[in-house]
Amino acid sequence: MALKILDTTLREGEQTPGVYFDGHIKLAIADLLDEIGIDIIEAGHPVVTEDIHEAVYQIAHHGYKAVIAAHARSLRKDVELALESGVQFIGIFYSVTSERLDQVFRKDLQAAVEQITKTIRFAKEQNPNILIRYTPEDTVRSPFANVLKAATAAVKAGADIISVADTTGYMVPGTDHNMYDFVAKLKDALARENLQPMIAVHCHNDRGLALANALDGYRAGAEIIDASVMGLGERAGVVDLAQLLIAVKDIFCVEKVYKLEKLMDLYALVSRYSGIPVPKNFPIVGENAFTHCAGVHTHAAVQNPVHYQSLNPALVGREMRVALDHMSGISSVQWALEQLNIDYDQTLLKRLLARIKQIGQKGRTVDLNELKHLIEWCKKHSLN
Ligand code: HCA
Ligand code: CU
Repeated sequence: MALKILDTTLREGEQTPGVYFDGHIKLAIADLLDEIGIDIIEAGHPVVTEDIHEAVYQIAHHGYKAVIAAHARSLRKDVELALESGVQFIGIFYSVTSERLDQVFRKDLQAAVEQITKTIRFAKEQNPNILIRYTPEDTVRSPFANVLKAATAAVKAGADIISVADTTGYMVPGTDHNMYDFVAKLKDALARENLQPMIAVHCHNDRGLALANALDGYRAGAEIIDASVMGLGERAGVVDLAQLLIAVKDIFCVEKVYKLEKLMDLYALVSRYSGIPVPKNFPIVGENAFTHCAGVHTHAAVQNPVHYQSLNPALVGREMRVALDHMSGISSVQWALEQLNIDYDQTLLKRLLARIKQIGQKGRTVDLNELKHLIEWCKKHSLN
């Protein structure tokens, strides 16, 4: 099934506390996203600051293959600024939960729907080719009737995409509040009105289920999935881009070929300029993602990595590795010596393993450079 991936590192990602990407860094990030083949780049919310406005403008005029999107509240001034930035896609959000209508907007549903449709109509009048996404923020906790009413009116007013936002990471696959059922129900209800907008899913990771929920929505017919590098975003963030790309390639066999070998560069860049390190055990891009440690594992993995890997590191241009520490076995040391092209006998192997285990118990690994020194030590040290 067709799928478009929307990266929101530059919009939602910048809503991570303390994260700000300078304009030229935003361009560098957009360059890599575009090279990878990301379909839609959400570049920012122009009304937030003049610098963001400028960055959205520059990204929109850079000639990327990706569709460039801006974020906007359902207000004329937000949409005007987005249009002025030259984007091809505007994401307009407006919550229709009862609480938000009563306590924040102080509007009834009808008045809210009028404001949403007025804004969408205005955008389409100014630029009939602009793609409009309407998001009833906190979609999945809103009364379904409100969502349906707002979405129906939005599509009739010209919205091309309705996004189902799990703004608080509330959904859980397989329970009575799951993304699959929600997307299926919304698509059905809209189809009964003869409306077939594209459905997007925007899943937050508060319960660590963002990716599972997004894939659940995709199975139910969502055609756009939002993600960001490292899942950066409000609170626990959103779907991680690398995990999503691997899932769609590996599990759902989406035909479009994304240049996954560029992911490591992208993560290094975003990590550096967000000041947020990529955790070592992060899937796919983390330092340890393809490193085997315990002797039992390395023994099997060096013969055939498939014993302990269901993902091929070559997918992202990486290689299987073996760590040397107190967990190591003879195969681990053999692997390391072969990496260094060093001849060995059983005595050297055993001596090295004993030393590596001692060092490992101090809570660190021995890298290949240190191993060279250790080899010298063990060759000469006859008492050990
Ligand atoms: C926000 C909330 C949002 C909006 C998503 C969207 C969410 O930060 O404005 O406009 O599609 O999670 O609901 O990110
Ligand atoms: Cu969000």
